[in-house]
Amino acid sequence: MSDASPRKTPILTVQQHILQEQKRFPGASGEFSWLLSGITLATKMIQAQVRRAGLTDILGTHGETNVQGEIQQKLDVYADEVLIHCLGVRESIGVLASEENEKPMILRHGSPNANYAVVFDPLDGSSNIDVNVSVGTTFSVMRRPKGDKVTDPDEWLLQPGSQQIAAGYVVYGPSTVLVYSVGNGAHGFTLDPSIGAYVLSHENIRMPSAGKYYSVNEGNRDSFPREYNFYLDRLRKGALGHQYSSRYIGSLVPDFHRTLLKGGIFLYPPTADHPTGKLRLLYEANPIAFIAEQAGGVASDGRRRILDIEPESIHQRTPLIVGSRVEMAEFERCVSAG
Ligand code: AHM
Ligand code: MG
Repeated sequence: MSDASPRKTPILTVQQHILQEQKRFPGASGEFSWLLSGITLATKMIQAQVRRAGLTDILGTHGETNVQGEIQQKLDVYADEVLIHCLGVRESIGVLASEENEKPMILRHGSPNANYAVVFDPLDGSSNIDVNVSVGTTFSVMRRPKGDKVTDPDEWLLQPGSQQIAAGYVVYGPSTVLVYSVGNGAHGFTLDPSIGAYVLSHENIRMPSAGKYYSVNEGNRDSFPREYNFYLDRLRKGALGHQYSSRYIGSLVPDFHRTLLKGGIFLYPPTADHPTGKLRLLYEANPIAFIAEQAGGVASDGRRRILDIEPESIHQRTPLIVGSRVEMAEFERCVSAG
């Protein structure tokens, strides 16, 4: 059969999906879908470079200052610049913050049109690129606090994750997949490289209520709090009805994406090196927790819901435990029993 045979069902691109979502809000101006299109454009540009990782060192021309010079930049810096470039021209964005930059960027001082702040990790897990392992981008969108001008970006950014109005991630794996939510379910889109569009592939994702895997860096187990090891032992010993297998990529986005689709649990506990956890609350834990909850899962820092944490600083870290209802309920039992 020819590959070129027409699709049986019409495709739905992420752009069309966002427009449909927008219709739920009467009077919506379209600025929000324009904002999200900045993210989808940037992640297409990032994936194009991720796909060439490894080639650029061989084919690249070190030291030259032509346009190829951009390709030679470290990919995480490139990803950061692309997101800032694509989002920076969106009039509705007042503040941008990134894992790559210590300070947030104020884009439109006092503009009445600047209604949103966007926080992102442009290329999470980028140390995995050298060995051709999947990486991702995470993003979170906050609304401007009422009556506030863009004078203090902290007021825009330091809101609990429950205030996110959109969040999601892109996983650069065997294919490029975008998962996003505006609070009406979590939806997944796969980039069709032949047409350059994200096409709906996972509508209204539901995380299975339980799974087969736990996902944690076991190299750190000697410094996990005691109750975490007690819990992991229970999973290994079949206390939940079967013996769990372990899966750990060391890249948050694909580790979570597997957990979202297959169920189970992902943990980054407090450790000796990272006593308050390693992952960042605003642009890693919050968007992941938002997607997890939208899909029927649970996300905690070990004591409370991730989305309830009142942030104190932009780059603050948190433990992250996220997964299916069954595994999370058992985790919470183990933690509360001490
Ligand atoms: P990064 O933001 O410096 O890329 O680090 C975050 C990454 C996550 O993708 C992943 O979950 C975690 O670090 C892995 O850490 P470890 O190597 O300690 O297991
Ligand atoms: Mg990161």
